Amino acid sequence: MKTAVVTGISGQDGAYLAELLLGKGYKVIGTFRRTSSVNFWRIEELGIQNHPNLQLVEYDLTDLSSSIRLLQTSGATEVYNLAAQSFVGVSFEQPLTTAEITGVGCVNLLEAIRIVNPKIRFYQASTSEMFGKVQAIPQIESTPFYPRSPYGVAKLYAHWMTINYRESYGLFACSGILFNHESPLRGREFVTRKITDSVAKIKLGKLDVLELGNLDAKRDWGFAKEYVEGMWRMLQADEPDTFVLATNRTETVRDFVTMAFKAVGIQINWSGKDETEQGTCAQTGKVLVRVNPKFYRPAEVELLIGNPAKAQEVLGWAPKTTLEELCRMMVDADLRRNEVGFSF
Ligand code: NDP
Ligand code: GDR
Repeated sequence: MKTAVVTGISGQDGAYLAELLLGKGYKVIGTFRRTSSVNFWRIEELGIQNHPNLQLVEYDLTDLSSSIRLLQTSGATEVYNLAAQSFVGVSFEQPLTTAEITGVGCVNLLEAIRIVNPKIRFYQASTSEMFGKVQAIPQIESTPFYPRSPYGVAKLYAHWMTINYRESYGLFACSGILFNHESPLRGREFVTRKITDSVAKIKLGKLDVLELGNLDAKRDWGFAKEYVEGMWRMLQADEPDTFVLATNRTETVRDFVTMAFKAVGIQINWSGKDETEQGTCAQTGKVLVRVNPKFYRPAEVELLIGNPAKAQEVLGWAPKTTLEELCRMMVDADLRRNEVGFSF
């Protein structure tokens, strides 16, 4: 039986990846942080929390000794580093914590691999945020980086350290440059889930208005469950490498709002501009969406669109779910949850 370590099992991708690996017969060591109230709602929702081959281990990515012990005791042959301070907005408020977790944390694992067992295969969760102020459209593996947030800068450091350890020490270290991927398990601080959860609440009469920041930002949104399959494929390849996973389609935040309301039968009419922009219900004339500048970021990533051709050719990976299907899946899940008072 193969053993894999998945850091960040309490997050969206960690939960889906654990589900995938357990389904493939792996023993999965999933790491979580000690907090006063640990929350495993995602693995509970997937129904894998009591799987006999899943072991949950307390671990902090910023602690090198903890990383070494994790690899010494687990006997893992694959390590997926998904743990991070992953919210871009918060990284402007907590740049140093973000650097320690999201940047240096990756090197703790790379060092632990070098010390404990250099044959361990390693996946680093890199991001399209590294492209930031984009230098080419669409973005591919060789597009120059220009990060626009402390999170993007920290991830870029981890990305290059992963490549550096591959080239310096021959580690099988892969970097997946993943574009935004969403699901019903997405955290509610991220824009798609904030939208689908709010639309469900508005539909059910539990919320009046959805407040958002920059409606013009364009993102390449895919389905998280398909992206974790790409991570696994990277570690099964003949050679370690860097791959973009994306859909090659981009839409604005505004488009996603319109799509989410459409999924509950509400048509939105847009009026105004920038801070005065609002979305009203075509049927009732009621304001349902408003811009609140408190959600603006000090520096914004305006446009992301990735071409996953290399992943398609080398790994046989391609996205399948359309944005409309993904949006509907998320709205339906949030309607179900809000009907019974689900709060995560
Ligand atoms: P989440 O924010 O949902 O999950 C992040 C996980 O990291 C959580 O389990 C969190 O634990 C854990 N974590 C945070 N800090 C530490 C720490 N110091 N030590 C150990 N664990 C820690 O992110 P996603 O699942 O969405 O993303 C997974 C990875 O992929 C992240 O690295 C993210 O930056 C990256 N990424 C995500 C993309 C996306 O669109 N989802 C796109 C590209 C990259 P806790 O529950 O305790 O907070
Ligand atoms: P992002 O995702 O920053 O791309 O990072 P997020 O969903 O937070 O923002 C996407 C875009 O929407 C705009 N926006 C808002 N965002 C949030 N969160 N809340 C709002 O109210 C709001 N209004 C408008 C943002 O300004 C932005 O332009 C995600 C994370 O998962 C990262 O970890 C990952 O690396 C990248 O995706 C790829």
